[in-house]
Amino acid sequence: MKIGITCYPTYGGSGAVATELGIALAARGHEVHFITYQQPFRLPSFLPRVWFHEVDVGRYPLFEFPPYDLALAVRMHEVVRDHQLDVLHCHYAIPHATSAWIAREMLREGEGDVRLVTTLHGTDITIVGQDRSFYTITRFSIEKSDAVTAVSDYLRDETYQAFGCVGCDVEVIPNFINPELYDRRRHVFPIPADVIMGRKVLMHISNFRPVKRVRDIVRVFAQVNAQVPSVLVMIGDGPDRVDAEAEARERGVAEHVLFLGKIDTIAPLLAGADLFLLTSDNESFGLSALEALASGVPVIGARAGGLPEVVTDGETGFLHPVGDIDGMAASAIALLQDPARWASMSAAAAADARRRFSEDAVVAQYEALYERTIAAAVARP
Ligand code: GMT
Repeated sequence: MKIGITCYPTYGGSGAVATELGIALAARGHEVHFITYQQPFRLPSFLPRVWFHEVDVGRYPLFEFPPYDLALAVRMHEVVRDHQLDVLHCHYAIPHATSAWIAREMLREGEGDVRLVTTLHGTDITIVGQDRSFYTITRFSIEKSDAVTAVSDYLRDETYQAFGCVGCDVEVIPNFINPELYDRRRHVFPIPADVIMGRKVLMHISNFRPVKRVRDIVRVFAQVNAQVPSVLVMIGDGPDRVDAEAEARERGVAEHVLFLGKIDTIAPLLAGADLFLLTSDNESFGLSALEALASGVPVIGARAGGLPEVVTDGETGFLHPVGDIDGMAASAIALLQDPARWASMSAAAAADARRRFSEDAVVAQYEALYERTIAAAVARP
């Protein structure tokens, strides 16, 4: 098949999933065309059967807000027409699915046809899509897609509840990991031993947006650090990083917290972690938590959104109500002080991630969906 993929190319779970999916599809013999405003961060510069088409928004003094959605639609139309794509797969509903619909409407007689697949990732449904400014266009874009997927049962149910969309059937296809990449035995932890000094390593990876509650991460760590010699490694960047830094100073643990900023390749870092913290208000899935589990790192987090579908409470980590700092810290301390329990939970985490979220099985689900969607269009009178 010839598949176009559009996603947010910068840091974030939806861009990571879209890129890993494209790479895996190309490895299985499909032709994959990324259509985005920047090379996706997890995409190597060259891979067989993979193209990257940059969307150029241009500049014009009249445009206080340059119309990216339209430039994207134009580029999508060109790529569909010139490469005869079978499928345009949009990750994150707006504006991607909307631009894809415009691109398809632009196709003239003889220029080809294309099926539209939309994957919902999270805030496109739970926050942005329900904003009054975007609600109806989000619903429209979902309804105009030939197939819609959500990354968790939670997000599918939220979609039905928020949009009650007509004629759309949301299929759950979860996020996935490459089992070989997230094998902690394969990596050398890149942080020097004289920095870690034998202490336990707690880790958090995110885009530091308010939904992540990064102050809670530092608060949990401060309690752990008071009982267990430990270091907190914070990976990523975003608007609330300064708050997390301030919290670390206020709690007196700043010297034990490393802010590493944005890092593309996280598997070697996860391979050296003892615990992963994810305290978000809401998380439709929690890809970083899955990557941690696959690396044998138990997750301590908030019981919210789709995270309980990823972390099995008591078996691969511990979940507590959002904001329950004491509960999360108590679970973390207990686990770190019980090496046998930690080892069995680490093994359970790695095994469960491979059993339920392995790349091969999940990518096959997407392939089957594309094939069904194409077949349904051919069968249509
Ligand atoms: O929806 C977002 O806010 C952005 C998106 C991203 O690009 O990171 O995150 C969502 O998609 C990820 C990949 O499917 C999920 O793992 C995240 O849980 C989800 N974020 C939220 O629901 C807050």
